[in-house]
Amino acid sequence: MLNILILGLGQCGNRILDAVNHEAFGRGGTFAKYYSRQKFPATVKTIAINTAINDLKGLEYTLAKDRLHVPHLHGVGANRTVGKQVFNENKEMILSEIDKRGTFDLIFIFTSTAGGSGSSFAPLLVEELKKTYTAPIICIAVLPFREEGSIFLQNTAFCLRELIDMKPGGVLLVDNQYLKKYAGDIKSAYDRINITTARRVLFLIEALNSEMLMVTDLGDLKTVMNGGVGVGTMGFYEASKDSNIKSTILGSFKPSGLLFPANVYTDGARAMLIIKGDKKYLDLDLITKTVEELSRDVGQVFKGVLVKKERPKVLSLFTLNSVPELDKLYAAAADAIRFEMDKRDKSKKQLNTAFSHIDDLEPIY
Ligand SMILES: Nc1nc2c(ncn2[C@@H]2O[C@H](COP(=O)(O)OP(=O)(O)OP(=O)(O)O)[C@@H](O)[C@H]2O)c(=O)[nH]1
Ligand SMILES: [Mg+2]
Repeated sequence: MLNILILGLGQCGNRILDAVNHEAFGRGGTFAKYYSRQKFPATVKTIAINTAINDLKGLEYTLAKDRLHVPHLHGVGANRTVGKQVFNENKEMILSEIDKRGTFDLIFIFTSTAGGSGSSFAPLLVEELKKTYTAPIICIAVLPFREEGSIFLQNTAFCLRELIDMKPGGVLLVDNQYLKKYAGDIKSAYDRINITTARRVLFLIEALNSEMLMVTDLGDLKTVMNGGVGVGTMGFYEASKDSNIKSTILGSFKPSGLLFPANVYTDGARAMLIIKGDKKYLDLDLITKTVEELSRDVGQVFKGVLVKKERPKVLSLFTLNSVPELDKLYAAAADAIRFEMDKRDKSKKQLNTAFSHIDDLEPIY
């Protein structure tokens, strides 16, 4: 049995973690959490960490013992400098809470890159965890809607750079902007993105923890996540009535299945494909041939096949050699920083001009 730790940081990370816990309670309706027990496909420990007590209170499926409040007002207001300070002041408490959960074979960290708490805690937490644990740490980093404002863009740019510098096992991107298509309103889009991400992570955990017909394992996952620039995307596809296993595999890395946009044929560095389904659909020769074809473009492709009495589903993980979408995001972040600096300079000058009117005057009473 694999021992897995999942940490959800800040509001976004907390909510994706809550979606994981929701899935673990089964889809038995609103009351499932009161009468059933969490069932994970491995030994999974979860902790939601946040500076804002209200965000923690808002969680529905995360047990009280799995909520860790790091006291600081009502969050750090998207300020990463404050966030880092709060983390450092509470580091021992956070690490000791994690330590109580035992040892781990694999660690996931969920966070948004754009807010203050999660995005500042994540790189520092990776640094600290690496001192104690040898388990690979996979960060699931959520990028903002691009119109959310200049501070969120700046935070994303610096958070991602720091995260990659800390060399976790890997960073998988989830792009709110790209996934906006899921729903018309933000709340529904968040819910869909969170549950989709949660299910994919649980799918991966289930596969790594199962006996497979064709085997891929934690070692392969480490190798895949270590590929390219250490940043990647996740794809998924569930077979329809008339898809064969080849079209199901290919479907998993079509744009509609990815959580972050990428052309995996031109930019993919390494990949892992996990194929799950009823034996009658699993043509092993066709699977091998399809994977070989993909390997011509993407250097190394690991495959795992899991037999389960259900319609075939494929999860694909890719690390990337180049990430054009991030280039655009960093250019936009740089523009946003310059624009803010300019504005601040102008306002300062304007204020100084205003003050200058009374330079040689004193109040008269
Ligand atoms: N996918 C998804 N994104 C979310 C969710 N909640 C917030 N976000 C995104 O997360 C970013 C804001 O970060 P938060 O996680 O709210 O910030 P925080 O870490 O709590 O930090 P502070 O509130 O500043 O202390 C924005 O880009 C939001 O669009 C969610 O439930 N799902
Ligand atoms: Mg918050």
